[in-house]
Amino acid sequence: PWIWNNCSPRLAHRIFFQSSRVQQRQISNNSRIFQISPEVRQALSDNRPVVALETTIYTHGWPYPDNLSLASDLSSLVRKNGGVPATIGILNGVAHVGLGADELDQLVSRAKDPQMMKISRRDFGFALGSRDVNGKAFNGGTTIAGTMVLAHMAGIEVFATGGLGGVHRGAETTMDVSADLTELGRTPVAVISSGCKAFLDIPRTLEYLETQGVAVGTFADGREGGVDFPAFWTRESGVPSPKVIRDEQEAAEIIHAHHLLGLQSGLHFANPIPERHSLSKDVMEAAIYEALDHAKVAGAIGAAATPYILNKIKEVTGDNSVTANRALVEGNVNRGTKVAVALSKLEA
Ligand code: PSU
Ligand code: MN
Repeated sequence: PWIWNNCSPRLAHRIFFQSSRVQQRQISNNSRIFQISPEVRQALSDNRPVVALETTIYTHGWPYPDNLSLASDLSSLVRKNGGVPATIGILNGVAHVGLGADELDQLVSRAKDPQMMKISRRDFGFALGSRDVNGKAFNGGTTIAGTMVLAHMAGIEVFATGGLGGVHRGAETTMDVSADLTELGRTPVAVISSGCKAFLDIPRTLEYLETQGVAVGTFADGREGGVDFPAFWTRESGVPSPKVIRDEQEAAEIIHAHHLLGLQSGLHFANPIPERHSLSKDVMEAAIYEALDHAKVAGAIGAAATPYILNKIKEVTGDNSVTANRALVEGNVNRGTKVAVALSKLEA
């Protein structure tokens, strides 16, 4: 601050923007419990576009070996669009940014293991610093929140995935609000997803994101005027998106401006499910009611709630929802990579 008094506005401007840039691009060193793969580290230091991918969808959402084929599929999509994938998760007590094919197999083949952890911010110390009753290190899929934490440590700015956690219905009594939302409030990573599943309370989720200072927009995808914040399976939710984004280039420019100011909060860009894959709202509503009923009876609360409800919905809706789910994640990864490519050009 002392420096502002004695230098021209132009110089002050340069110093301010450069210092926020340095702060934002810091890449952590590898350690006993944190490893960035050589490929991802190299790409980051060359300022090539890197896209983070989470692993809770593989460890808690999809069965083996479908989860493995989805994982390798998503990595290939990132490469096809000119990016470098960084799949993030915890294997044998080490947090990895950039899991290799073998490591991914080791992690996601244990999807049924009851010891498998679902890792948000609160869980890192336990997962990396402690052992199970047999003295073995933990494995875990990182949620959006957990993946954002590690991505940011690695210096990754863009992260593509399926669906965002949110404020649960009835949160006014349970206080069940996903740690994804608070993480978006404190970590400057841009997340591209298809919005929130409609078993969540979408209006309250958007209110909460606003309170947390999270930039929220939805891709127009050819539509004119205002658009809804999407509800994962469906393009419409009945809830207007706070902002509309024209295309990937505009998304990158928004992220770039956000970073130049040195803001420490995150961004969420919703990408609606491709039209031909979207499911009927009525069918989904019915499935959601059934799933929520089951969750209540089973007493699935806390971290167990979301995976339980998602699996129940999958049971009720069957193959349709699985195909749609795959299509939407793929769409988000394509789009996310294009955003990362555009952003790396702006930062060059
Ligand atoms: N919503 C989905 N699919 C998912 C998840 C959410 O449609 O796979 C996963 C993501 O990893 C997300 C996490 O970060 O669930 C949120 O869990 P919770 O609601 O317990 O915070
Ligand atoms: Mn929760």
